[in-house]
Amino acid sequence: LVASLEQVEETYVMIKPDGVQRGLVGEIISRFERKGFRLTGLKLFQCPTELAEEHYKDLQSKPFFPKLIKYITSGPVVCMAWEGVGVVASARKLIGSTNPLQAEPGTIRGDLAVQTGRNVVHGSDSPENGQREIALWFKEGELCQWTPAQAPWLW
Ligand code: RTP
Repeated sequence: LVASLEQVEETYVMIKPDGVQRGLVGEIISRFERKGFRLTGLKLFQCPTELAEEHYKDLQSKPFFPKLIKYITSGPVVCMAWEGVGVVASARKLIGSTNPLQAEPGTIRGDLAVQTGRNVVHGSDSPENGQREIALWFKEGELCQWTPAQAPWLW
C-alpha cells in the first residue's frame, strides 16, 4: 500500500562478459531478487559493436572508450530489466562504486571485482537512462510486466 505511493522505476542492469565467464550470473541475479525487486526482462546476449557504442556514447571521448567497447563485446552479457521503488539508486548501491577498490564490501563490485576495467556489472545511473537503456537492449515482446498472485509485500 505504501509502496504504491512511492516512485516505481525501472533500471537496466547488465552482467558484463567477465561476470558471465566467471560464473557469477546466479549470484548477481540473486542479490536483486533477494532485495525484493521485480525482474521484467532477462536474456543472454552477444552485444554487437554498434550497440555497445550507442550504450556508452557519453563516454566516446574518454581514452578508455575503445577498450571498454572491446570488453563489452568480448563475450555474451546478461541483460536485465528490474522494476521497483527507487530501483535505480538502489541498484547502484547494490552494485557499488565503479572502481572495485572503492566499492564497499557487501556490494557486488566490493565482493566480486578487482579492477575498474573488469567490474562485472552495469546499472543505469538515472530513471531516464533506465528507460533509454531498456529500450536500447530489449525488444518490446521481450519484456514482461507482471504482478505476483499474492499480496506484494516486497516491490
Ligand atoms: P556502468 O555504466 O558500467 O554501471 O559504470 P559506472 O556508471 O559505474 O561508470 P562509468 O563512469 O559510466 O563508466 C562505464 C564503464 O566504463 C569502464 N571504465 N573504465 N579508467 C578506466 O579504464 C575506466 N573507467 C570506466 C568501467 O567498466 C565502467 O563501469
